[in-house]
Amino acid sequence: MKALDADSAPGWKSSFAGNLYLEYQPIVSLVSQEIAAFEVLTRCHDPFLGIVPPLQVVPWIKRIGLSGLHTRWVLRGACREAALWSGSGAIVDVSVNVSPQDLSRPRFPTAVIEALRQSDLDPKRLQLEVTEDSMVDMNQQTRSCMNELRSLGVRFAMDDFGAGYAGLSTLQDMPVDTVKLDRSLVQPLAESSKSQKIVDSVIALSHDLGIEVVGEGVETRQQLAFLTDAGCDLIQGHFFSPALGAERVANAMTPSLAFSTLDRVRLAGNARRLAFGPARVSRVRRAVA
Ligand SMILES: [Ca+2]
Repeated sequence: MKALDADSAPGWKSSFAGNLYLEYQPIVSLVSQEIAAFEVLTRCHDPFLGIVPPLQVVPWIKRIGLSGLHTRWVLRGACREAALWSGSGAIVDVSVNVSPQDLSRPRFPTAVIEALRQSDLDPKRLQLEVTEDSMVDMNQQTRSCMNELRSLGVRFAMDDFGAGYAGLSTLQDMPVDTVKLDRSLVQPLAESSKSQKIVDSVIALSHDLGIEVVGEGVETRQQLAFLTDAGCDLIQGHFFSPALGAERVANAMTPSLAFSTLDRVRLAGNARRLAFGPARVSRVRRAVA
């Protein structure tokens, strides 16, 4: 993919931007046992420092003032890649992280529409992830931006739910289609009854509201088992796959052997229970629309 073009920026910023590249982490449906989407993540390989720790990359981009340029670059790259996946016959969505600052830029909806138009990607296949804590302080302009894009078919996810201070009522108030359970709720699931109760409640309420639930940071079979039994719709995490380079995405479309026979039996039971749930219905509607 074309490197981020920061020609107008001073030399060192331009060379930093040139070291950025995108990776794609699978989000797997616990209903179909297939990859339903990929979350796009920005990585940086500095020729002197090596791979920059992923959690530092986006803060660096913000600090040097390239946020807006970076978001437009990610949107264009993500939509272009997702359109290529369709060529292999797969209906797999793409999920892009955006900030409240992105949503408050007057030209942001135009940038999204341009990225969709240039790649000829169906807007229903693009999801934008906004963190839970930034949704709490959302202003009217941000909300209007979300509503404008949702009217075109673009979906929104509340990211990292459980990491901040948003309560369950936030789910009711926000125009979102998906909630992503933060890893801090998922990781202690095997031993913490408190986490189990919270996760159970979030999944039940989300389903009542017609919102899909993704469990993030799933690393163990115990976490997968709990989320499956609780009726979670999708999972993301190293248990299934780390983020992959674009060249490895096509091979990942075939479900790996990460799920054992036991997992598959459990997942089959989960699929039966969810078969006519609101989240399943919304996915089926999108797939056939
Ligand atoms: Ca995210």
